[in-house]
Amino acid sequence: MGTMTIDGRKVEFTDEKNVLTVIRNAGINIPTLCYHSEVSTFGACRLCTVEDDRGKTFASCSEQPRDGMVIYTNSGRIKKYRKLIVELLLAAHCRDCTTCVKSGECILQELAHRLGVRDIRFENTREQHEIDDSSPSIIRDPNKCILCGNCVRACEELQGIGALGFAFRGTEAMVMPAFNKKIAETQCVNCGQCRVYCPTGAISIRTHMDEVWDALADKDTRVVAQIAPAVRVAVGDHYGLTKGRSVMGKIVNALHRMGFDEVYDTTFSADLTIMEETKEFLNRVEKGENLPLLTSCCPAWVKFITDQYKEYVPNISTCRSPQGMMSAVIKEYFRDPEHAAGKKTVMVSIMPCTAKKAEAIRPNSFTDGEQDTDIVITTTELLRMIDNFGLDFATLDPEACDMPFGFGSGGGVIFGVTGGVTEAVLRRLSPDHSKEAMHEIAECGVRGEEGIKEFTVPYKGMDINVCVASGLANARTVMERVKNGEANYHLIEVMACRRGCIMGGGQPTRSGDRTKAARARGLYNADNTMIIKKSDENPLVLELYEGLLKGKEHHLLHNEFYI
Ligand code: HC1
Ligand code: SF4
Repeated sequence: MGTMTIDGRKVEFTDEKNVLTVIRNAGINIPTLCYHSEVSTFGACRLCTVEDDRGKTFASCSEQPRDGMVIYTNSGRIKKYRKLIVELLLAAHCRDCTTCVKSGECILQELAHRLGVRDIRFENTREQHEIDDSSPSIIRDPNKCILCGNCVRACEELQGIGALGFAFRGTEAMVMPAFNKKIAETQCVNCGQCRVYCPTGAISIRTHMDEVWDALADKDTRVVAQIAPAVRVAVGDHYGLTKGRSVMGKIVNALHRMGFDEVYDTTFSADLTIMEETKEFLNRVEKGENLPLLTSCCPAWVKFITDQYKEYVPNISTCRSPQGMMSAVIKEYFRDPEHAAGKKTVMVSIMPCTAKKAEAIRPNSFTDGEQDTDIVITTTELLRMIDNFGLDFATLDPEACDMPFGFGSGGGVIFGVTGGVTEAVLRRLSPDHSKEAMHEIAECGVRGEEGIKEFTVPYKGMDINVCVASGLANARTVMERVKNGEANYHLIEVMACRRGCIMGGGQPTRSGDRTKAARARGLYNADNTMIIKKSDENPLVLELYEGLLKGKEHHLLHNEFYI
């Protein structure tokens, strides 16, 4: 606790970890390229440099707040210094800004504009490097890298993967996988967190928008969309609407206008997942086999286990993810010539996640030799498509999804936030659907943004030990505890991205701490408005079991994971 003077005004601080945070809390949006509160401080970009009353300059991200400090954030000297930093970065940067996939979202571009960089006095002498497009999920363009190290720290510290690192020194310095391997040859799990933290276009989403436009233009093709839970709470603020509020109805309208023939909700197949996964869980508990059950809906987590904890592959639930179940069911529905009506079906999945692109082409995402999900686009690509089409999104009226796969329960909606899958399982296990019962489940320890949550719930005379983790570095901690016999869980839910899919690698990136909380709140609010909270009370799901799924449950809803 103390007081400092910032630009002539007294500002109190408490436990802020650095001067930068105190300055930002005081309402001055000091620029940074390499600072993120969730990863370690690197202090490399120097853009957050400020000056004190003795003329000493220092990077505010790396300085602890002290009582009595006097700081100037925008002196003439500091302004010149910041502008020069950006000019030098741009000098060594590929400047195809107008065609760059990150245009409009690039922090370097924004800073050049904000700091008034109008010309670049230096020549780019940096050697040009090959673009790495080996990953199904991300593209790495070393020519746009500014060496901020954000991707390296995100991959190492949040995900515990360490697929990227610094190589060489001085002007030769580069970020790359060890031994300059292609990213697809590393243990990269396709989570896209490096892309979320990258301020420029050096790591971007591998986009598939053109494939969707082509399908929409083909008259002989039925284009079907499914929309993941977390997408609906990450679109509105791009169009000036309330941060985190679900705009599902507007998204459905936008897709219909773009020409999608049918639009479905992945919350429907999230309910199917709950039905199957709960059955599988109880079966394993009864037999005492392959426990803890590891959830299988997050493809980055599944790859993490199959790459790094092979001995636990049998513990992974055999359930396909909601994306996989939805596509398999829809493709099966249109295998019936009466439903197909002479058209080919293209299944487009709209996800907050870059790893879903990899999941769609995994060998076990095929049914009867046909790929279930044809194209995966991320929320970020959806925004580009809406903008490209010229829709005035904010004014669109909400529309309902189509039938018969257009409705999910509240349990399906909360899948997009960490703990949501487990909460939906607990709802399924509860014989009671009263408000009190739902409230008791919500309060059992399953909610909250902590990276590792552990709790025990009673079920028919036994204690079920549950662990919910988000962020693969946290998942590694959990798996090490399991491996060393230090923990005895029955169920482990993991989402590779911290806080769950709401913060997935394909979501729009200009998000601060408020966005994270708002997106989680948005999904819980959407759940609050649902009459049906339990997956087993979704009438469409029950109907499906009596009809199309009869005798085909395993064929369409399950698979095996391979080592
Ligand atoms: Fe997710 Fe899932 S919750 S994995 O985060 O199980 O991507 O939103 O669609 O499949 O439903 C993502 C989100 C999503 C699946 C569901
Ligand atoms: Fe690391 Fe994920 Fe990026 Fe792969 S996609 S390099 S695992 S952060």
